Amino acid sequence: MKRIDAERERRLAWFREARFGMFIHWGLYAVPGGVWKGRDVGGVGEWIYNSAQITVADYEPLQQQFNPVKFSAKEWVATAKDAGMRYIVITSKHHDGFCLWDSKLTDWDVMGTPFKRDILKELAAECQKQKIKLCFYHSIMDWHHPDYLPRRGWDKRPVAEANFARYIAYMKGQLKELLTGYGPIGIAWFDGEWEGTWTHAHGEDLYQFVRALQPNTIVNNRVDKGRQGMAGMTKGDFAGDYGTPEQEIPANGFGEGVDWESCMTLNDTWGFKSKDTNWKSTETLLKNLIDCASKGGNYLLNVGPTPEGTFPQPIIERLGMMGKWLKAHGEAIYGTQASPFPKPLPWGRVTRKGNKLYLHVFNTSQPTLLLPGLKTKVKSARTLGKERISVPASASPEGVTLTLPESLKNQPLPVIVLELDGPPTVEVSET
Ligand code: H79
Repeated sequence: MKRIDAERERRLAWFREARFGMFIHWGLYAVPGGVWKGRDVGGVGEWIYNSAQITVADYEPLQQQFNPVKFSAKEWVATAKDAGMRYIVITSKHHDGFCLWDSKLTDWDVMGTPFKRDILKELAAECQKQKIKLCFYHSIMDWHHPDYLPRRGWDKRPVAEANFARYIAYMKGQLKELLTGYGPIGIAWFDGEWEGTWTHAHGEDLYQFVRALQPNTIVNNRVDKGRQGMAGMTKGDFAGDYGTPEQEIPANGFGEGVDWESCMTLNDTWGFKSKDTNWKSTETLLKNLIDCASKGGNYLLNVGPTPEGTFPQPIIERLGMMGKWLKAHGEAIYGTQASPFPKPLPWGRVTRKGNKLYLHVFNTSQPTLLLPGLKTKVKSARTLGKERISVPASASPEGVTLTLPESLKNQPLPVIVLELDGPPTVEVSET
């Protein structure tokens, strides 16, 4: 059982309200963009050092090629805002150890590139101006730092002088820079915690370290060792404020008080890959967002900017369309709670706000929608939007049945709002 702790409830309030965030994977790996020495390397772009078994010496020259002259913090933040996203999580440091900010503790940072601008500082200023939460993804695993262990098999730098305790001191020093010099940080989003050198004691300690620097910063569960595979939820007594499913959405929710966020890609990579054009459709992306919200979770959708510093055009288009849908239907997403129905319904998804249910109709070709086991009286049912078309509802022993208005049949992802007589009561028959 999760402890209900007032401080935690306060800390997570904005996160529960937000429901939709932008993940940004950006670093030196954007330069090769999935291609190394003319070869299309498999796997995700930000893992190229690992997938192509590159040595540190061969990887380092990328730093001199990183010059994203088209980068505009103002445009990036505006794109996230217009998409209806409420927070941005950017890679302060990914597994390759390269730092997107001006770190006093290493030269393996953006100040050592021809670009020489503190990207995180510019983003922090814009996020404050445009009122969106800034969060940092920070990899615990570090393929570049001389004190990090274990080493990759092909990395022939002598191990004898490596000192993992010194690496931890370095990482904490960097987190101190990030959590004291960039304004309020929404989330410390750790990753790469699975290697054998990282222990539960390290996790607890790092969690408390962040808490002490910024008491309001939420810390994901990858700070510690409790994550269960890619399903991402913690089992047992481990540090972390919420669970992190990766590239999947849980089949059902986890009940009240268990917070989670599914991070997913727009194509098949996190970091930019020039040849990956397998973009998900706007409809799929919106269904994923709705699916997460209906189960009480957030959707963290990833963007991999180009080495020039722009978002690929297919991303801009899709985010724009998502924003358009959210402008009309945001009431049914932001600040909602999970569906009162224990499982997703065959025709779509349900979100809830107090005595209101929002029915997100995925399949508009069927004549009626059943809300199985709903016992609470329906006061009114109408479409969400300007027209507020009334939707006929009738109660029966099976639950409540709604007749889908003709006018919804060709609409993409319409929403029906039900006003109930009280909090929803659903009686589940397990037959
Ligand atoms: O940053 C993106 C990826 O580069 C990073 N996470 C996202 C957000 C990522 N790193 N590794 N992976 C994704 C896949 C790693 C999977 C495994 Fe494991 C690591 C398999 C075994 C160790 C995770 C931990 C799943 C089981 C244990």
